[in-house]
Amino acid sequence: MAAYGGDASSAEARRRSKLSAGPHHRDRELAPLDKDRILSCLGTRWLGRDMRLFAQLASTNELAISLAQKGESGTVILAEVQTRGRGRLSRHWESPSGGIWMSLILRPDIPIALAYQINMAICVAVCRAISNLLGLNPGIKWPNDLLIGERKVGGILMEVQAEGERLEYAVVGVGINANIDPSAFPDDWMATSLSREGGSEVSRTALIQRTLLEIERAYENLGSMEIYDEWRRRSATIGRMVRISANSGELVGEVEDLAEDGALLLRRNDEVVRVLAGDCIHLRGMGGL
Ligand code: BT5
Repeated sequence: MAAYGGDASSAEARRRSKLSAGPHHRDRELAPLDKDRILSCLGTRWLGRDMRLFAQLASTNELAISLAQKGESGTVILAEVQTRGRGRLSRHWESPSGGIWMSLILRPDIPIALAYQINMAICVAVCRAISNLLGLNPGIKWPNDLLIGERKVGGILMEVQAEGERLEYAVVGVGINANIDPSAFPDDWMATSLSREGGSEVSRTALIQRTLLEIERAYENLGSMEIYDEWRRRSATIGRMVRISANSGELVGEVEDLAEDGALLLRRNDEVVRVLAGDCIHLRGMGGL
């Protein structure tokens, strides 16, 4: 919670009281996802051809990791609801019905040092799917948030396993607030949903199909300049004043650029610092901060 500013304990108390206030998901009565419908018009060659859909799971990433450990590849796990959806750094990801909560098992033959290319490609692919299908234009808040305007509409969680220097598998979790009511979430999450932004319910089936197709295409173009350029172009972080919490401590500065290897280039007075991983808070122009 601290990453979203404000006093962590009172923010947490507000979160709990708001989330327990239910019923808060206005699409409760919407049709649940149907695997056969998704598969019937899925344009991918290999991604998601093996698809598992659950009414409820603790976390799609958790299940995907256990399947990846058994050697699966290209499998897609979907859940209507997650009870222990997770974000980065063991944070909680609220996953009511109406959203898209899915995980993919990928096995690119790349060194672990290039794993950032997967995150980059998936962020770009999900943005492409949303803009091509819905005409909305999501931005990417470094490193893994999907925004519409200043508000978070989704997030990516990549969990990787290495064998020596090589990547053994990557499980990539994609969370998209499709048809959910973001006013149920604490204000300091700055959350939104596609239905809120677009003014009407979206077809989750069509969006899953399109997202998987864009991911398969981007994945086959992993490490390309085309992906990097679009990742930069879609960045909501370049040019912003930010506060970064990294292992090495806190840094405040203006984001000059994003490097090809995914690093954030932060200008502080006369020096430019490379930040490879960390949490990023946009400071100016965000909800009055
Ligand atoms: C992320 O983490 O943004 C990655 C989220 C990935 C979720 C997917 S869903 C399918 C798959 N299975 C899983 O178990 N997870 C993945 P992070 O950047 O750490 O953001 C987490 C923070 O976002 C939380 O601390 C809240 O402040 C906020 N948050 C939680 N749920 C949210 C939601 N539904 N919409 C917007 N913000 C949310």
